[in-house]
Amino acid sequence: MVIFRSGMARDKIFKDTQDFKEQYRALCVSVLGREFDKCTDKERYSMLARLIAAKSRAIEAECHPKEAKKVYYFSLEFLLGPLLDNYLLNYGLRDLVADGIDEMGSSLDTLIKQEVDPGLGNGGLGRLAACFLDSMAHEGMAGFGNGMRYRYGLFRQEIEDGRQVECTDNWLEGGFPWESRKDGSSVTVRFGGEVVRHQDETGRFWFTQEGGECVRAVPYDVPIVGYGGKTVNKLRLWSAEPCEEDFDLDAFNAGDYARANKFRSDVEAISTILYPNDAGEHGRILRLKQEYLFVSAGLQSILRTYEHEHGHDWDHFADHVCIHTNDTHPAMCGPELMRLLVDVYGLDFDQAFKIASASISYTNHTVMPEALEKWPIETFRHLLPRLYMFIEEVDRRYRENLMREEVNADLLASTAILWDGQVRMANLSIIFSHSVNGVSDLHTSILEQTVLRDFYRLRPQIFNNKTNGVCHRRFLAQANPPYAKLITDAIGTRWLDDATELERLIPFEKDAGFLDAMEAAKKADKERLAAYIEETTQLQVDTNTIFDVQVKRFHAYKRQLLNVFKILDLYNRMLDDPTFKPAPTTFIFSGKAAQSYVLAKEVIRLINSVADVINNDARIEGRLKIAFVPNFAVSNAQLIYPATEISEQISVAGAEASGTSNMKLMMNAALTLGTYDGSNVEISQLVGEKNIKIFGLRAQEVEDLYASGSYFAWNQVNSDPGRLGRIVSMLTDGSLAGLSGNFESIRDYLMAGNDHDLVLKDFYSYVDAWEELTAFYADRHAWNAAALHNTAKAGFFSSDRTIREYMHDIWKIES
Ligand code: HBZ
Repeated sequence: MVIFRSGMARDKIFKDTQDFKEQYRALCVSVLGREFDKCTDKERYSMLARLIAAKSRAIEAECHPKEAKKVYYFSLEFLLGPLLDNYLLNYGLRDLVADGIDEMGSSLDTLIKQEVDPGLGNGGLGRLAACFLDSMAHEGMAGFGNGMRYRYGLFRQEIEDGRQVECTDNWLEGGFPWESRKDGSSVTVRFGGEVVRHQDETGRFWFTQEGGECVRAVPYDVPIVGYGGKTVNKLRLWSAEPCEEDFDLDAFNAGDYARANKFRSDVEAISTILYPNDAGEHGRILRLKQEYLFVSAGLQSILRTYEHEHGHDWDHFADHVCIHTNDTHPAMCGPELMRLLVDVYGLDFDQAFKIASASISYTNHTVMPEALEKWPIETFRHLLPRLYMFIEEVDRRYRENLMREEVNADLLASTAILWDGQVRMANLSIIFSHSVNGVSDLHTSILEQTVLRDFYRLRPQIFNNKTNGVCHRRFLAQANPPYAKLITDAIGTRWLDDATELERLIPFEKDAGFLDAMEAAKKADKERLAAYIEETTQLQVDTNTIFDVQVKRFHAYKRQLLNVFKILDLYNRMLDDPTFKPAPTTFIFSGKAAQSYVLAKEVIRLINSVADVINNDARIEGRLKIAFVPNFAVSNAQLIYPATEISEQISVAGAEASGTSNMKLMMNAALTLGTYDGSNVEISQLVGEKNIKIFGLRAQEVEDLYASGSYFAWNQVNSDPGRLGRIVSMLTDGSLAGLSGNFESIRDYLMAGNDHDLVLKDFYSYVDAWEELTAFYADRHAWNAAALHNTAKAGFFSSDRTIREYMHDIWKIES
């Protein structure tokens, strides 16, 4: 498939297929000491990745002029997904390389399958960061990622007796051919110890932090290739290693290897695991160490580069450098930048604060109060004594300023950094930032009106919205070859560069031939997914049924439970009334639940238990089927999105900051069945109400209902014992217990917890909406036209657009 434009950098990489083969063969021999023919597929993949990575590093070295403004995107997660196919697409090298490998007796597809997903993120937040890296390189800007190199990913999910089982995700086992270790750029990070005050004879004084634990932060750089291949940026990932000075040689010499090595393992633990995005994980010291390590190491490295390029021209630092913090995990950037400027470079406090706040900006990704990070002051001060001094002083001055104006005094309790014995990371982030943004229109207005209301009252000018986007090249062009080809045949290749070009598909909504071809492409995508489902779960699904998909992390507010309730309702009604025939549908779920999130794990078990009952009940003649795809990751997401026809986006309104699978799915011609939440609101405004199905309470209604205190879950259940009441009973009456038991805890969450996420409240509106939407499916041309309209309007949701807005409004960089 031709999926690149002319004038790309590929000609500079390989002259032709012959040249590629020669270089590839030579690399196998020089690195492995073996001919290509004697290498395993894994080795062949690895050598190909190394070859492309080396070419990329050469481009990276010279693609930005020295004076280019640099953006450093600080994120504890970058959910990259497999890179090989994506980079070949971005370089326009896919055909050349595929031909070469064919001639060498193998196939590119075989090698692409060898790549494992890097275990560097949880979900939406981490994937957003990866899309942003792609788009920053596409826009040609100098935008660099700064993160952690975790030895183990979150976990590999397996399903046993319906339950999620967590297995080690040893993603680095076979090496990561894209990275290169940069020993020469290592820096030192110190934890604990004490702060010592020094003074010279002139009265000048300064502080040092001494003793404690010394960690060597070693960077590994991964090239980030922009579409067109002209810009290659880098993602810098930090790994923690012991400092030699702290190695206990005496213990080692005395034969006490355990003691000598204990230090090593304590230090290495810092970059060993990726924490789950679960409230239960708050307060872990190791997490605080991770946060500080990547912040301090990243900033030290930035300051070195700055000094090298601009000397000590600190007044212009913010004209050359932007530091963007992805949620509160890098919140220590502010005080740490001050600490380095004051303690290492000799600036004064006020100047350092000015520089920090002029260069730092912050994105919030959640309104859930339990997800807002806080640390006990004592823990914090003990681990980071010198950093804490800066926080305390900034907080003291902040309070002093606030108290000067009496009207503001009552804002102290909500906006101060230190409160109630805790360091509040969101407040720390905001006080040090010149820009605070939410990730959808609705989310930003909720931040302004409720969660961060008092900050908004004080400094409305720093608040702004940046609706999320996704990389349409990966999630449409690369993930969905049959559909991408159809699009390119219709409107040319410019949509790869500029996603708004997709609007040019609108006239094809009336083209019966195009709509038939679209249907054929969707069918091919469904066949591909069906084969994957059979391979991974042994379940056969019928590609003539509707593919109805909910794929995302498991969380109560995302309401996978509502989806299961709908399926149970359809099932019960079919059994009761043989004339009731819902549209034949395959319900596909995928996603992980955090290890310690009991309710979310029970919902996974419930889905698999309901699947066990329904999939094996001959009475419904295969009309409904449920598939749970284990171990959701970027790689299998790329198989699921293209095959989807109904995109389930059913969070309780006001809870989902944005959502991004909604965008990936609409691009791939799925119709959204969703609440008026997060970016669903903007999708709905763009595609128009004919082309989306919205149901349920609006965010304001949800808030009012909570506030009124008049909602009682029991009333919902008692008022309809035949449908809702029956489903709730099924949780505990043994009907679903065949696989691994009943579901008391889910029943308690609903009834004793008074249906916190309004599953029972939105139930009827949801089931009705699903029935209306699936009835519409019967009109194939009308459906396909609506599906095409979703793709045509998806250009707005390209992360290229989002990044251009960040550039223009926050980072002040012109394209
Ligand atoms: O960020 C998600 C939001 O829930 C989603 O609505 C939004 O689209 C997406 C991108 O803006 N948030 C997360 O994914 N959050 C995390 O993954 C997370 C990770 C570590 C934490 C807390 C949250 O400690």
